[in-house]
Amino acid sequence: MASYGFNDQYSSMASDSSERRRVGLIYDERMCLHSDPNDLLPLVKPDKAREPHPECPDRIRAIWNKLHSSGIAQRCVVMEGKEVEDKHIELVHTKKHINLIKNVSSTTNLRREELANKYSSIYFNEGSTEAAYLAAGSVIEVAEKVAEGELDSAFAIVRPPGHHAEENQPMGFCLYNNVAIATRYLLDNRPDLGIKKILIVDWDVHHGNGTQKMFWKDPRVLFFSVHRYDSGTFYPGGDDGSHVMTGDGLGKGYNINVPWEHDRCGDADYLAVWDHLLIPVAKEFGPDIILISAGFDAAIGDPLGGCRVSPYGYAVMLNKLLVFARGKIVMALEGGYNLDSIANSVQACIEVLLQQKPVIGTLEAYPFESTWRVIQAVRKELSSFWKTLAERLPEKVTSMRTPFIQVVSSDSEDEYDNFPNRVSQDLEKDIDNVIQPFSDLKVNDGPGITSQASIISHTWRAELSKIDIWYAAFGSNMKLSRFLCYIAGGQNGWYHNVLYLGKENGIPILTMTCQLSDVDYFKSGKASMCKPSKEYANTLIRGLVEGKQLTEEEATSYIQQATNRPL
Ligand code: X5A
Ligand code: ZN
Repeated sequence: MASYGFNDQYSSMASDSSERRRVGLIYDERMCLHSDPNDLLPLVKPDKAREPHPECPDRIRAIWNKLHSSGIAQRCVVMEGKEVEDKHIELVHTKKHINLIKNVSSTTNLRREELANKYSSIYFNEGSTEAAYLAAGSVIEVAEKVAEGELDSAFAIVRPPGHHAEENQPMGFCLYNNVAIATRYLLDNRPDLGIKKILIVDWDVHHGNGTQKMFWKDPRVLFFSVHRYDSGTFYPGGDDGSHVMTGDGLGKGYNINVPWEHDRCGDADYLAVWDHLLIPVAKEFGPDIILISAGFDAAIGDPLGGCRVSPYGYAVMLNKLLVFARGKIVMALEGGYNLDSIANSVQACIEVLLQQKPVIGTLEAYPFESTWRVIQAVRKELSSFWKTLAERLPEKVTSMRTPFIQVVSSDSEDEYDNFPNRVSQDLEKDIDNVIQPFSDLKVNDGPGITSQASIISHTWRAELSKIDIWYAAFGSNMKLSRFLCYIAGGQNGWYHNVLYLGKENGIPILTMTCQLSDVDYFKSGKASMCKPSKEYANTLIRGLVEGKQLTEEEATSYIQQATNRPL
């Protein structure tokens, strides 16, 4: 498979790499005091147990612990949190909103619940006020240090997040708009620091509606948000996140939205947006400092995002920004709800800020066709404001794309009923492209459990890791006796216990299952390829029998044989 490659390693390495970059890291355990009071209910009434709230204290603890156990935190300048002053919050929020957040922790549980219910996706508890003041104050603290030059760059591990919070309302787990407050602080309160133009990059999977509104007419701030939009159905919903929302008055052209049409966007899609939108515009804008609304809910494994950015992808995205503003970058945590994904992604970013090793590697995937459509639409919409966007993109670039095939959930089997008839000629061609790599797989000629076998198994896995969609005759929809699609990767993770069931119509049939946490280990090739568990083998057998594909005897023998086949 060819790669949508890039080769920018060393592009932003400090000229003297022995020179240590000063990277600030700010964290305060008191930000863990804010949590959903409903998460305590199971203790009181076990029958009322529900899913814990995703925006939980363990998010920042997981990041903090990971940075310490890996030794990365020890290489940073660690700072304690600081509370924001009301006069600075007032730069972007109304007095009424400040009063709400200021008083919410000293009222009764009942009143807090009533208040929270007035807003979209908001909870309050006794710790909310303090956490909100610390989150905003901590972002100001590091932003000031970076602007002054005392730090080269910084990461604020804060919660609650901020980018959905609007002038007069909390929203989407956000109380104060941390990044917006710090931005206005630098521009309005610290003219002495010489920060006149600020680029805000919002890579949280959700649109930064609050930040967009706060700088709607402000040409000093270029707000760039890439987010899932799904025709306006993805949170926060409506058309605020549309690409036609470009700002107003003097600020027209200084608001750039890149709205994904669907889920499953990954490294290749984000990097295409970087290469063909963000980076050229940033060059033309010439920011004095960059603030990143760094949500990690577009990461692989996030329960809310449905996207597929890897820690490596975040590292490359960040590395490409490091050439601007003499590397003055302030990152502030926004969303991100898979504890492992956020810890690994933040770690990858801080390694980039520390610049102790180059960011190297290639991408083994192409952007979706829809990604090119979105990029072209944004370029067209903004071409009169940014001359770099008026140029045509070469076709040889935009023709490199990954086919998009609609995923139908495997437990809603009814939706499959007409599927084979809906396979268009185009789709068939796409399917061929996806399956093509299998023709190189050496799956059946391994000489058993030898080192050769492990090389083959490794190669096989490396091949598998490039593929989005696998087709199988018997997937989790084994009851249907048709050719059905079986999806791997993305939100549901890579499957483990990969089992090759032989070929059907020349197509390799695979079954697989795994825990998300096994992904890295699995992809490293260290895990040995193994038979499925007895239970899973029995599930396969039952499916084949109940689906009237084979008799019980035949199915058992088929699966037994397959599980014993060397890979
Ligand atoms: C900061 C952030 C998400 C809100 C989702 C509400 N908020 N359904 O990621
Ligand atoms: Zn988010």
